[in-house]
Amino acid sequence: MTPVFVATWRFGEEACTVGLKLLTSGSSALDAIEAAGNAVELNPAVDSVGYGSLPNADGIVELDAAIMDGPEHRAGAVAALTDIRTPISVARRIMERTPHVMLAGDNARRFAVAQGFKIEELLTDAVKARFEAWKQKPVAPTVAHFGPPTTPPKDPSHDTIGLLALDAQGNLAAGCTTSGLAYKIPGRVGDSPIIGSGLYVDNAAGAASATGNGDEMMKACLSFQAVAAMARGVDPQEACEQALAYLLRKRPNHQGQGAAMIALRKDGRIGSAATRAGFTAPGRAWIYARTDGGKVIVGEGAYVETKA
Ligand code: SD4
Repeated sequence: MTPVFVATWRFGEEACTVGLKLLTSGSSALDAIEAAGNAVELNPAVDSVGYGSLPNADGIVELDAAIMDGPEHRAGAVAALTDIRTPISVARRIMERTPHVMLAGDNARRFAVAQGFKIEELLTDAVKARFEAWKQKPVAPTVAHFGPPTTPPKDPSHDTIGLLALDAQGNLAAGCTTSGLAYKIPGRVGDSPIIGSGLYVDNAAGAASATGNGDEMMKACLSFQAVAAMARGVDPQEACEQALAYLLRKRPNHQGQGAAMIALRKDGRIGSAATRAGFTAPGRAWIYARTDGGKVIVGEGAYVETKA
């Protein structure tokens, strides 16, 4: 089976490159997901994932992450984790070494330390300066691609990395890692670590992940919906569009708040879509990355039209 890797956003290119290399040398989808997630988490140029990401309203970086393994239908997740640069690996450790799915906050940190993860600074000087500027004139928690289409993003601040992999054995895995909404209320947890919302895998059908305004998206369990649709035989593109259309139907007054999805079917076919409103700010579009044979391709995904 030809391996496939799909990731959200332009910086998903790095994740796909790392994932593809591992998958083509025989790694499992699960290992490829973790390594690709770690690459982005440790890259300080990405200001919304792991090290170097934007903090909460107290200036503290709180990370959400999850991982799901197709063959055993296992999942692990971590919420509001501080001081650890690789939260997706903590999520995997929770999955593999505890009977639980999710640990949160200080006790998640305690678990990570007991597992040998290092306490490290998450803020970079660049992000500290942006936080100080935000404190002078605090605005509500924001996501770069949110807001009216005509407003250029002032402080581009958010994009979760969603990761999907299909390995040569035909197994699926998914991951999600993020610092959540920039300048969020301390303790706020988004959709990313919620199984069925930020990500979902059914090894017999497909995998999906979502990014955007988690406070909206988690009301619609987007990833579970997309995978359930694929299990019913729906094409992955259509599965993404149906899940987003459901969200838009349920929350008709919140269409400007941006949600996007990627999906990967068991046979390697992929889909991707975003809600139109909220993703059309100048310089912003719904961009995702995917592999195609031995290449990594970055491009714009489809949009689900919203009716005002
Ligand atoms: C959250 N869904 O915490 C994340 C943010 C995100 O692109 O994905 N932004 O709500």
